[in-house]
Amino acid sequence: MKLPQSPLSGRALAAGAVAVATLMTGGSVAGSASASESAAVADAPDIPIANVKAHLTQLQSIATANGGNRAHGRPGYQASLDYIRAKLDDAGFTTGVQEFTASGRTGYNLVADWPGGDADQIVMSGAHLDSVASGPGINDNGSGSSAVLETALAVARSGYQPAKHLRFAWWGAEELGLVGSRHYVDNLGAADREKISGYLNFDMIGSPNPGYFVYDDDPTIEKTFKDYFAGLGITTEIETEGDGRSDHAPFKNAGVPVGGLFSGADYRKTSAQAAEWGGTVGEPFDPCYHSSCDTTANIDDTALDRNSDAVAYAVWELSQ
Ligand code: DTR
Ligand code: CA
Ligand code: ZN
Ligand code: ZN
Repeated sequence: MKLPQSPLSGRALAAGAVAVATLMTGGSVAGSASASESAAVADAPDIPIANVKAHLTQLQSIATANGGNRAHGRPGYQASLDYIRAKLDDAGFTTGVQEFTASGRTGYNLVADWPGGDADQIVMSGAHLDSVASGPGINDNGSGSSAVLETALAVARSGYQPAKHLRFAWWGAEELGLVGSRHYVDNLGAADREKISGYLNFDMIGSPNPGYFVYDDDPTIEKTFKDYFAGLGITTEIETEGDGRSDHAPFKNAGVPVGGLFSGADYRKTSAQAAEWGGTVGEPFDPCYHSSCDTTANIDDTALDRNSDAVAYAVWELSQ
């Protein structure tokens, strides 16, 4: 089990990473979307669902090999972080690990910067990497973690060099109360917080009985996501129960514009929602929420694919 390199403080992590500038090799993005879906996102690449699911398979294997979970303070979390960090290092990202303590155990945030772009305008995307102790957390939140990872890898493959700086993060101990993301924001300092032009959060985006919810916080970010889904002919709903319930909350409380996507947890799908989105009326969006059955079988591929493509669409659109 590889322990993370010496942890950096929030300031050092933020300052040091963006100071690095390297030339990235180009490359083509594997896989392709349907003609209609790729036409809906002129600049952003299609995110291959096969790649996203391959990350989920890895996270499932990690949980299976580590007591059935990837929870804060447990070996499965560390192994999950090591897996993601290795992919990012290989792709040319500047990565760092930030340590914190929660419930008497050491936790870790993983932060990855894509070299280049305006260091005073940072578009940040994140997902919590920890599961609950009772299961592998593949939808909650392997889905968000894998979509953010594959979007970052698509940036590297395409050699994308946007005007704004791109940063990606995987949070620890969200399930204990947004501990990792709050630690990150609290340690940024006001000047570095102001450099974040937007934070995009992805927590549960592959629910098996999916809804298509968009956070109703920053209007520009919300519109970006709604426009993407409108291009697919999908009507979204605003995410109302999410305030304070995921890692966008510390950023929002610090005045950072936030947004994100959510495919639903333990609430039940209404008949109107099923008429719009399909699926099963009266059943939870995710019947395995916080349960041991939140495995790779607990994913709707279409929702995960659409949401992963929406992540890429927003990152490209908001970083021009
Ligand atoms: N708190 C998240 C799941 C969750 C529940 N409601 C929302 C709304 C928006 C984002 C996430 C959630 C968790 O259990 O990790
Ligand atoms: Ca796709
Ligand atoms: Zn959860
Ligand atoms: Zn979650």
